[in-house]
Amino acid sequence: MKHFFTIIALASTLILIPGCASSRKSGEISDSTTTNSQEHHSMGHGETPLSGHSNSHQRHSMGDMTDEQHSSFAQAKLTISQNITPNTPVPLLIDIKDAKGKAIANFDTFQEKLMHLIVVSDDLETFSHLHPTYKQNGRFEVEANFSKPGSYTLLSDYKPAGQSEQVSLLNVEVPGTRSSTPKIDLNRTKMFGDTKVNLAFYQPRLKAEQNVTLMFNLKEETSNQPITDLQPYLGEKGHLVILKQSSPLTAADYIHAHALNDTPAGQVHFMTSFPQPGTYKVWGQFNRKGKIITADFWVNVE
Ligand SMILES: [Cu+2]
Repeated sequence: MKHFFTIIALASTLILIPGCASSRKSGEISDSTTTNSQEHHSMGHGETPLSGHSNSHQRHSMGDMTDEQHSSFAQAKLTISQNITPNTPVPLLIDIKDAKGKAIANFDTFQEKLMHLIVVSDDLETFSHLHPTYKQNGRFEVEANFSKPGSYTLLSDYKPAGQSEQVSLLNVEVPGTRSSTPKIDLNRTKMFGDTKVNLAFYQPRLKAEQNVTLMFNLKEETSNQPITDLQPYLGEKGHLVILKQSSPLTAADYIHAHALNDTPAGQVHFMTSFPQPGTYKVWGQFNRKGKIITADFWVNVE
């Protein structure tokens, strides 16, 4: 595996789900093998087409699709044109094509970008949220940094023009000796730079398939006072990415929640629901005067 001039494409398989109500339970994807040079289809994971801002907190994952969104899908193809060495930025090319393999050329902006790319190691220890640059003819480009050897999943989130949001999963292997998986830390208060972040839940217990509110409380380390320099990040008070610990990860394990408005100073709340019981990792992202803080926590859901 020294010469890693490879085209890897992996995405979850298309499934047809009759309606929203049943889709969360049946949301498991018969996921594909992780062979290289293989193409799969991605699922749309569109937002529920409600009007106005009232749904800005809506969890949008696969469970929220409507019928017509099921029929639209696309596929992603990843090209990495050099060896991957841990901690060395590597250029990634992501080509978005329709079901027939024809390049999709036009995309809609959502949350201020044409593509949101989440890169996680499969043990969910490392996380990055990138915004690839659109080149042309369906091609996006970005530099990624893989910090340690192991398997990584890339979730590329995009919106072909006039269609629903799509999530395509791609896999990357970084060669080398893997470190052992660290213990799952269920601490609710952690330091991120000079920001002390506490995660609390509005509901006394976290149960699958129920609405839950995650409340991030951000304080200055030195004064222990609520922070006052919070600015919008991608047009909102904060963003929350959630992944269920699974092997392999599928689009059904991915949730992206939006912040609720009107929360007290230094607090950012998200309403979402976890599709299944299990262990999840959540990454809250906040903008303190131009500096993005990523606050990650492990969460158990009954
Ligand atoms: Cu993004």
